[in-house]
Amino acid sequence: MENTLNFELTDLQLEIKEICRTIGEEKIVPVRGHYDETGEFPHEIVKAFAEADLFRIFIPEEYGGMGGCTMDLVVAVEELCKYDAGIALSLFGTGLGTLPILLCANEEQKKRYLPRIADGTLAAFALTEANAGSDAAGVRTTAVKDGESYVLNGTKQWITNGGEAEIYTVCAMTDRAKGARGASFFIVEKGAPGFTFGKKENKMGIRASATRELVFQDCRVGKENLIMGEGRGFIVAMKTLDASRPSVAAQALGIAQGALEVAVKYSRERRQFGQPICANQGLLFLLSDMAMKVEAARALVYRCARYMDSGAKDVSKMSAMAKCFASDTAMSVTTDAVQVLGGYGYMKEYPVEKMMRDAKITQIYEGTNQIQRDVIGKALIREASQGVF
Ligand code: COS
Repeated sequence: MENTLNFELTDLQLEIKEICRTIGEEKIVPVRGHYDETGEFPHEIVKAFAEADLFRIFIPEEYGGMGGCTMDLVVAVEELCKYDAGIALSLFGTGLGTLPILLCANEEQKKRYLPRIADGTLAAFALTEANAGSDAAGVRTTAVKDGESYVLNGTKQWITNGGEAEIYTVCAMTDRAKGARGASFFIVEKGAPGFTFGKKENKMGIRASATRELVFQDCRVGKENLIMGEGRGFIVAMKTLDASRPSVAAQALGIAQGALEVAVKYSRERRQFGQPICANQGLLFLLSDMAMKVEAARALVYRCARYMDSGAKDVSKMSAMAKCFASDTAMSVTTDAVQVLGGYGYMKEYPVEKMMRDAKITQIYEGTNQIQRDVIGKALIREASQGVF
């Protein structure tokens, strides 16, 4: 199904979209049910992403990438998530894990890690812990300086690409007494002594994505792997989340678009009372509402991505708005898509029940939508106090 507007995508973005469509239709659709059922990690599709140069999208050219443009990544993520939001997460979960390096690392760290990621090495972002979710400053993992290295102890929870990634950006407390100002970020590689993997989660949706515990037991990391300096970890985390939320927004947008397409197609084919069900105004109006929400979400997500690409610094509010609106849209549109398909929608032979399960996480991770509204609200009040409006 074509959009009525192409939203002024560049030639490169149209090309990225086409590559992702081909991978989606040819490689993802035939196996997505299997990965959803088994929760296995889709290694061969990740290989296809790498062969199609998709890991280069979020890396600047000087480090072997294609430019590092947010809008390019948004286009790729949206298109892939039309087919499977869990499989696609291996790609932009790597984007999330890479952001602390991209945004805050020194030149030597960038040269050491970014070219590997551009070639398709998976990365992961490790902030969350059992008691540090929305309260990101509640991290208990510690990093104690010992000579030329830091010794990490603690457990990270629900880490996307956990166990599959080679490169991890990890938040640990170098001074717990200082709260948010005592957090620091480290780059830790798989295989580092004292770094192992714990429980693999059994999830409601995005089941093809690996979500796993990271366990650090006297894990020694060279001081050259500290990002930005001691005590700067909370800033690294916040900058990272500001920059990555448009990807979650794009994921939600892709899920919603995918569900809308299935619902519209089905409504033309399914006949009841001697006519296609789309001939019933009640159902047509439902489809119209779904389509309006998807287009409105797309407009906001693209606007946000372009705003970020303009070099704007005050991206928190826009990024939170895009993530929040697109994920609420995905939940609502996928639920309505199941309704359009009725009993068939509830069955696993159609993909909409899976899309509904996949949509739910977009309202929760990378900051719940309550946190997003908190960020948006506080920014609004700050702007008003500064006389912005
Ligand atoms: N960019 C840069 N710096 C930021 C920032 C941002 N977007 N937001 C806050 N900061 C800075 C503040 O300026 C402050 O710095 P100083 O200590 O130097 O003054 C510091 O960070 C603490 O800020 P604040 O007091 O606002 O932090 P809060 O504890 O109130 O937390 C929220 C703010 C709730 C927004 C934050 O904890 C958050 O985003 N939580 C959700 C985390 C999340 O998304 N978890 C999901 C798992 S990660 S996939």
